[in-house]
Amino acid sequence: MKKALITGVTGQDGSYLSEFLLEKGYDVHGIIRRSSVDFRERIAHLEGHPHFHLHFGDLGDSMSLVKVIGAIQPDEIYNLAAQSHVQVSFDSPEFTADVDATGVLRVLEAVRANHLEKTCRIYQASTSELYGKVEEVPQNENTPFHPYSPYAVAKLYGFWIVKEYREAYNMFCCSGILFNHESERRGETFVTRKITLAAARIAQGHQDCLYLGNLDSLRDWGYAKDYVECMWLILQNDKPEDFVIATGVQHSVREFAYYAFKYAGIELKFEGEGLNEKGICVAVSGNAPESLIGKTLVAVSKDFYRPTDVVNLWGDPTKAKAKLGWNPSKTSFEELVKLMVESDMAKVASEGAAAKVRTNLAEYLEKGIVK
Ligand code: NAP
Ligand code: G4F
Repeated sequence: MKKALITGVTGQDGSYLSEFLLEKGYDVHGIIRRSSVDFRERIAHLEGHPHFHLHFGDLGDSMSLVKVIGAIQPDEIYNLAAQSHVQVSFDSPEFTADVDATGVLRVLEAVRANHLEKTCRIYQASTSELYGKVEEVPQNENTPFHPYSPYAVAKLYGFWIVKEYREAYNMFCCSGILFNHESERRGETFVTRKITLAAARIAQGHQDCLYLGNLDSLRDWGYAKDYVECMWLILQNDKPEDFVIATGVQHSVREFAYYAFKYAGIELKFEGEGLNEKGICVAVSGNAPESLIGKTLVAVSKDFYRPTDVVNLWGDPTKAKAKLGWNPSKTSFEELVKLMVESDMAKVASEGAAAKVRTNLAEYLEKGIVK
C-alpha cells in the first residue's frame, strides 16, 4: 500500500486530496499544527478511517518535519501547507515568507535528511499568482513570472527551490502552477466564498449588504475537487515536470457575484463605476423576499483593495491535457457558482440563529476589521 503525506491537510485542497487518495487505496498521513484551538471541520468525516492518520508538525519547525517524514517514510508528499491568503501576506509578510518560502526548503531537506530522495516524490502547491502583473495572456508554463504580492514572492522561492533540488539532487519534485480553485469548503474570506455566503445570508434575511473590493479583477476559476486529481497525476508522470492547471476560461469578480445572487434568487443590476459601483436588486425569485427589490445589495469598499492587485489571470492547460490526460472542463464556471451557493443556502438555513452569530464576522469583514 502506497503511503502519502499531506501538509495542509485541514485546508480546502488537503481535505479533497485526502478523500481522493483514500479512494485510490493509499495510506494517507496528514500534518496538523498543534494549537490551542481545534479547527478540523473539513476532515472531521475522515477521522477514524483506518487508513487516515494525523501527525503534529509545522512548516516553521524543521525538526517536526524530519521526525514525521522519518516515521512515515512516505512514497509521495503533497506540500499544500501555506499562509495562502494574498491580502494577509501584505499584513504578515515575514510569516508568509517563513511558511511559503523557507517551509518548502524545510520539507525538501527533511526528505534528504531521511535519505528518501530516490524514493519519495514531492508535489509543491505553486500558484498562478507567480504571473502577477501579467506579461502575457493566457499564461502557460513558459510565461515569465512577475510576482505582485509578498505571497507570490514567497511562492516564487518555493517554485525555484523545488526546481533546484530536482536538478541538483535528481529528486522527483514538481510544482503544479494552479489557478484559482474554489468549492463549498473554500475559506470564507476568499472572494468567491465571501460572495456565496453573503448571497445566501442576504436571501435569507441575515445580512443587508455585501462589501467587495475590485470588481473588475479577472480570474480563471475551477473546482477544487477536479484540481486535486491533477496533483496526483503530476506525481504519476514518467518524469518530474511543472504543469499549469486551469480551466482556460476567465470571468470577473462582478460576474461571479451576478451569478451567485442569481442562484440565491436575486437578480442584480450593476450601476456606477469604481468605488461608486453598486449591485442593485431588480427582481427576485424562489423564496427571496420582494422587499429586496430596489435595494443596494453589493457595494464597493476601498478596505478590500490591495496595495498591488493581480487582475488578469487566465491559464492555458494545454500541457496538462496533452501529457496528463486531465480534463479541465469537468465543472463549468456556472456549475461551480451554483454548487457553492446551494451549499451555503443550506448551511445558512440549517444554522438558523447561529447564522446571525456568523453575521458578526460578515460585519467585521464589511468594516475591514477582518479581511
Ligand atoms: P487553505 O485552505 O488556506 O489551507 C492551508 C493549509 O495550510 C491549512 O491546512 C493550514 O493549517 C496549513 N498551514 C498554514 N500554515 C502552516 C504551517 N506553518 N505549518 C503547517 N501547516 C500550515 O489553502 P488551499 O486553498 O487548500 O490551498 C492549498 C495550497 O495551494 C496552498 O499552498 C495555497 O497557497 C496553494 N494554492 C491554492 C490555490 C487556490 O485557489 N485554492 C491556487 C494556487 C495555489 P491550519 O488549518 O492549521 O490553518
Ligand atoms: O479570492 P481572492 O482573495 O484570491 P486570490 O488573491 O486570487 O488568491 C487565491 O488564488 C491564488 C491563485 O491565483 C492562490 F495562490 C491563493 O492562495 C488564493 O487561493 O481574490 C481574488 C480577486 C483579487 O483580485 C481581489 O482583489 O478578488 C478581488 N477581490 C475583490 N473584492 C476580493 C474582494 N478578494 C477578497 N478576498 N475579498 C474581497 O472583498
